[in-house]
Amino acid sequence: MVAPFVSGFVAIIGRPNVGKSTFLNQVLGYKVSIITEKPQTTRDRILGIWNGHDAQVIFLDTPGIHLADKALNKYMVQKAVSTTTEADLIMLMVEPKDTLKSLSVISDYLKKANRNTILVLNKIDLMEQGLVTKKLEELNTCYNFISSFGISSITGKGIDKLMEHIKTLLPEGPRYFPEDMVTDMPVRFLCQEIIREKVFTLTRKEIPYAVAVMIEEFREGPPTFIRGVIHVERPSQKAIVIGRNGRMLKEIGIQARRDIERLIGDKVFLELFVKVTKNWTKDPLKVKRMGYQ
Ligand SMILES: Nc1nc2c(ncn2[C@@H]2O[C@H](COP(=O)(O)OP(=O)(O)OP(=O)(O)O)[C@@H](O)[C@H]2O)c(=O)[nH]1
Ligand SMILES: [Mg+2]
Repeated sequence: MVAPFVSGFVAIIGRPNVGKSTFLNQVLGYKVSIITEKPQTTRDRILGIWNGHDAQVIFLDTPGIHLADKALNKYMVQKAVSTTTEADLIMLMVEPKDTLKSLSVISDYLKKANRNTILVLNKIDLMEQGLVTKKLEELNTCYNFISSFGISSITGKGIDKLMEHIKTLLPEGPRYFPEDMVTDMPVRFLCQEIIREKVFTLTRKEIPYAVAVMIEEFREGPPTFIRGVIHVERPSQKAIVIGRNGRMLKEIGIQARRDIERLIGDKVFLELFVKVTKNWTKDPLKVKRMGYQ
């Protein structure tokens, strides 16, 4: 008998910086979600589609759950939490430094969502083999998980086994998306994210957290013309993002253009501006206007 085709939505949740987006890109073999070494990189729910001959698994990468004070952070946490109730299955991703205490808020959300949930310990490449089982046993008590896995999203270790397991937990169902589709995120959104990734990586301190990127013009080419605006909160931040003699903005542009060209497969003319939108991260209306809605 041929096994039935299965499909479903899998929410990836966890604290910031545990490797949720790295996992998504690794499993898809395609960069859908931006990754940086800084926490709170992902700000929205990012959909990525894994296509197999026997299954379609739709992953929902989410912002890391953290104590949120500003309007932007509240938006991010709310996105992650609401995703838990939209999924067939939840993957709680943790890292070696997670503890029962660091997961207490998230386990409360899991109880409310009340879905099948897998515990996934990421970054096992940083651990001794013996400690992996010990860590999983410790964290397993924070919720009634149906299973637990150790993986490395960088090396790919453990991911095939996890995928096989995920498939056994999904219901029989259709291909929700065409087989050749990896994401439903619009190209403009992906371009904004690439530019934001470069700002996150190239700047320091509070700058990454004060930045939003908006594509104001996108004209197909060749070459494709893209005009992007980098919003910051204060004039002093604008000066830093532009840099001495415009050097910082130029570097952001060079690195972003390279990735965007790879994404769209065309030569790109990228024009970047920096604008001050005073205290936008603290104002729910301004947060919404930046596209976080
Ligand atoms: N050593 C190691 N590092 C990893 C692994 N997975 C991710 N990282 C690193 O962890 C950092 C955070 O990765 P992200 O994928 O951005 O983490 P995230 O959970 O999506 O973070 P937020 O979007 O901020 O919530 C990056 O520097 C990654 O390179 C892993 O398996 N092993
Ligand atoms: Mg992320």
